[in-house]
Amino acid sequence: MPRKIKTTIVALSTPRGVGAISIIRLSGPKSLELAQKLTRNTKTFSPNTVQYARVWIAERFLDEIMLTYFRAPHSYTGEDVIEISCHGSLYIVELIIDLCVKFGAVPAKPGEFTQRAFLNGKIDLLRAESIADLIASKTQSAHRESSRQLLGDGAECFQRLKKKIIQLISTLELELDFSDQEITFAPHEQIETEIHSLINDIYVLMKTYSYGKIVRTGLFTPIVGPPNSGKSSLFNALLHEERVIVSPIPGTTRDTIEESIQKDGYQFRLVDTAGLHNTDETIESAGISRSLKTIQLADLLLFVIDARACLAEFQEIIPAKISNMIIIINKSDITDPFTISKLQNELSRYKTIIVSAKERVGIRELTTLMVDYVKAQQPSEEDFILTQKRHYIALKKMCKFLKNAKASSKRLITSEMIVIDLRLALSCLDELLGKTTNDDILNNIFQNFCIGK
Ligand SMILES: Nc1nc2c(ncn2[C@@H]2O[C@H](COP(=O)(O)OP(=O)(O)O)[C@@H](O)[C@H]2O)c(=O)[nH]1
Ligand SMILES: [Mg+2]
Repeated sequence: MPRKIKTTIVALSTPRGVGAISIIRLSGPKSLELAQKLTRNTKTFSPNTVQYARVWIAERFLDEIMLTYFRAPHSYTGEDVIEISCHGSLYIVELIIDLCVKFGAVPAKPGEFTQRAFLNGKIDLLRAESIADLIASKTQSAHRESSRQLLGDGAECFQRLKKKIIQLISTLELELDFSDQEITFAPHEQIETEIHSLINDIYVLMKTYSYGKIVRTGLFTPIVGPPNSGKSSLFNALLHEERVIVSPIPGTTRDTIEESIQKDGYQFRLVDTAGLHNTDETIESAGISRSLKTIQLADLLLFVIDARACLAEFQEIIPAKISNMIIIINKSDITDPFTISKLQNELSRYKTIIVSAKERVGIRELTTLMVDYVKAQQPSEEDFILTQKRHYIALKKMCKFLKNAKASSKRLITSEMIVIDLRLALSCLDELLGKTTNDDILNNIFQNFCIGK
């Protein structure tokens, strides 16, 4: 049942700043009345049309506006909505919002328009979340995954799981109804197999999350390696601009600096780090320990070495986890080819590339290698990709209950016990879909929206 909302909210829905136009949005039962007050009742507004009007503040003319009226329930929020396109001056915007508040509107909280759309049954929770992602999407890949969720792929995928659990529950409950007559509708082995396949389906889905996460937030890509190997130079070469201090003194980069680049529709969050080596100096060692931490969090690691170095010099600091690492053999411009190929042979178990950060040689090949790495992580085209941590956690919880149900089924424990766990699994899905999601979770979701959406 939609909750009855009595307040009318107002917010600027375009970015704050000077522009050709700004759009202020009102939603709630008093929207139309407020629009009339703003224009001093000189107009009647008909729904779904854009109308010209003037806004007055006391007796003073403020601005010429274009006003659109969406009558409930045919609006984004499901309530009466008024959109005011005024001139993009912060002064005008603030005065119009102040007037609306004076006439009885309240300033909207972040995501409140979308939250109302959800509470009024206009969109489900998955769509609401995908709208936030769509707004935040900076790359083609992020846009693609949020669009799929917006268009309902996620809901469809979770509904399929739900249907399977409900089917299992009905079979088992039917059996319970006839338990005195000892009728079995499905042998326990069959139930067990079905639960098993359900768990597998969820695992497949959960596996897509690591890709979904990097698509949504960009690949966390620290540049690490020994001091003076050319990490900051490589960072600059990748950014195509001089942004960090490049110096011949080892240990200049004591902090971590992050910048993003985009390549082939993917975002890489490059992080320049302090050199990895042993030191007694406090500030520098703080930087090094931060570097070690960033290594653990890396989605993709760029390990830079000086082509003139021998393996023994850096062997100890090469991270153990190598599946997501590219070793960059740098300074090829000042190293003879024989030394380089010897080093490359010694590193044959790693993915390597020869570059000169200083002369910008091999940089394009490196970015291609980075993109290839992401593409290799991409699940198949048809798979729905999990991008939200909330969904991942709900599915993980669900798996725990399904595993309990499977164990009960294996040990031939009564159907009642199996049903209890299946129902708990079902409740995780309902929470995910927003059917039973509590207010704290909802508030948390909508808080991450911007004001005015
Ligand atoms: N010749 C040459 N020098 C380089 C190259 N990359 C970095 N350097 C030099 O090596 C020194 C250390 O570079 P920097 O990027 O600060 O190394 P970091 O300590 O790993 O960040 C600087 O003098 C750079 O100019 C390269 O590809 N070729
Ligand atoms: Mg540096």
